[in-house]
Amino acid sequence: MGSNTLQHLCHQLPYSALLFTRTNLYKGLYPIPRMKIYPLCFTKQMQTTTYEVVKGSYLETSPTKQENKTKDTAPVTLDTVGAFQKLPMVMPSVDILHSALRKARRVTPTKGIANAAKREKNKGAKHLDALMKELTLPLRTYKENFPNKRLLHPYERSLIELTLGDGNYEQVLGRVDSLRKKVVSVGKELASLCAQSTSKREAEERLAEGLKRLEDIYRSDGKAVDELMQIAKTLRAMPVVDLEMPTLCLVGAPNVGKSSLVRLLSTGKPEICNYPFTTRGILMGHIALSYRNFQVTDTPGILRRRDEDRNNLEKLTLAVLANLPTAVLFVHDLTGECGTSPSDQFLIYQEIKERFSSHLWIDVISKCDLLEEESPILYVTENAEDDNSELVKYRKFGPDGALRVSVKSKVGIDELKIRVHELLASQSERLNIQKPEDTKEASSPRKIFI
Ligand SMILES: Nc1nc2c(ncn2[C@@H]2O[C@H](COP(=O)(O)OP(=O)(O)O)[C@@H](O)[C@H]2O)c(=O)[nH]1
Ligand SMILES: [Mg+2]
Repeated sequence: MGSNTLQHLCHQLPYSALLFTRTNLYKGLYPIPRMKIYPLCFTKQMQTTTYEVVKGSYLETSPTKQENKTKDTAPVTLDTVGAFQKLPMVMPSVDILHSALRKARRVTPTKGIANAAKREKNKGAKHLDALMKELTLPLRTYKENFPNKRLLHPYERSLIELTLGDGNYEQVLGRVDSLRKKVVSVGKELASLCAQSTSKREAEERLAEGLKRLEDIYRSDGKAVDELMQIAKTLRAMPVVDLEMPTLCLVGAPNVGKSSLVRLLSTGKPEICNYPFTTRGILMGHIALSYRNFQVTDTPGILRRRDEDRNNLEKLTLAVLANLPTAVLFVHDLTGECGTSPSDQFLIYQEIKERFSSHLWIDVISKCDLLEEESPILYVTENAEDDNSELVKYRKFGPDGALRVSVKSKVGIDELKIRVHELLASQSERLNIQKPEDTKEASSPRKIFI
């Protein structure tokens, strides 16, 4: 099934009108003054990869290094929230240029130079030097304040790649820095040339030429600054979730009933998260349970195909599962109503289950009101006589221990809520065990983007 089919299926959703609206979720972001951050662990990669936060960046640590760190060093203090939210405001390149030209014009020659030629040379060199500095100052701020992608949390890294394309973030930052370097070196050269003029006239000409040269460079290479401005805008508008909050993640093929279940399980109305790489919104709700708050989130449907063929929406699902502290609620639709045959769902299920085998997990058979009916839709591609007994069993009952539910008739919903609560309590315990003993009560939430 191609990505067009997925898009098509997505647009058939009754909630699609709602899903297209933009969310204000990220506005709920708040700074946590002098918050302590500790080495973090994540399930699946959690077991294999650990991170520590240094100056707001996530650094991968080897197990040995990790052990030593937790023993020997105090937690690093971090006074910020998610990296994208901290991105500096980037000015359009023409605004930087006009402002720099204006400010540089105010430069006056050093006092006390009586000779007109010397005064002009002095003024011209200072003018060019000031322009060079004004043009490069903002660029230096961007270089310092846009985080190195390698040092971001792996989830933020995935989002940058999915949103901007592989390598684009680094490339644009690199071009902005090349522009800065070019303006510095050419600006210095021009200022020194002007200072060496032999007459007032020559100094005036060299100043005029110099100003034009710097302006030309900025106008032609300033596109990189404008691209960076777009990148910052896009990343800042990314939905925000809590990185450390145990999260129930609904996974399954498109149209199997994930969003319907998120609405039902959420305490309160779920928010719609919009990602720049899709017009489809993703639901994010909360479950309040014994004074604790958990997240519950939809994921875009996964199709049966190779990783290389997966679209960004599917990759987003995989990134959520790999990098956030998620427990899985896998939704199976055996009625055939969703458009993905049960056999294909079985294969998707097997793949995801194998990939994320260490995740806590619940299986749910959705739309059981339809299964109760006499003859559920049978796919022509489905062979009832299939000698794969596992598949035959799956088509009838789903995976072992799966719970049958219906959002329509409410069958199984109370039982599902109980199981979800148990699952989240276990997930919470698991995360607590993975944190070093002395950090547990200090774990205030850190907001991050999904
Ligand atoms: N009959 C029936 N239809 C359902 C049930 N749950 C969801 N649906 C329908 O299945 C379709 C897809 O549901 P949705 O929650 O958007 O699926 P998602 O794509 O997995 O998020 C919608 O038309 C829902 O109304 C159910 O329990 N019974
Ligand atoms: Mg949905």
